[in-house]
Amino acid sequence: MKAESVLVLIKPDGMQKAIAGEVISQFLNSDLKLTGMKLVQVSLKLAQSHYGHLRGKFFFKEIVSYLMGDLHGKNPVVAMVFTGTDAVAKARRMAGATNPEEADPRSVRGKFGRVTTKGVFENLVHVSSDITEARREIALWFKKEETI
Ligand code: IDP
Ligand code: MG
Repeated sequence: MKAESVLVLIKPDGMQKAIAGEVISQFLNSDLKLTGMKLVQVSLKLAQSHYGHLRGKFFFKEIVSYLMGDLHGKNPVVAMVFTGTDAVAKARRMAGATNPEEADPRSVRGKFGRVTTKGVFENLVHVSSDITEARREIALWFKKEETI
């Protein structure tokens, strides 16, 4: 099967909890290859474009603020690209289910995530949902020369 690429973000709650190292290790410890990596202080424009397809959802404003670090000490995001066979499915499995309470306990979200009393899913990572989204997101976050 042909190799594909996926965007993985460590969101500001992951940075605030100082667990970026563990998260990166978990992803590196798979057969996927790291092909892009940088630290980003997320702007309103980038956050809104990233979540553009969720514009109609009741939690849209919240996730835009979340990605900008407004809920977590204005921390930045670590943006990464991983490449390999079935990269999207493998990376989503390592991340775990969207709701950390439902995530596999060994996944990143299962290990480190929580649902706050206000109902925010603090789930630490973003992983592209499918290959079409992955292509769109990688082009949004990375210039061509920033990935290998
Ligand atoms: P995903 O990150 O697992 O792909 P999406 O459905 O793409 O999940 O949602 C994007 C983000 O929006 C989630 O990671 C989470 O932070 C937030 N989110 C999704 N569904 C809910 C919800 O029902 N309540 C609160 N936040 C949600
Ligand atoms: Mg998604």
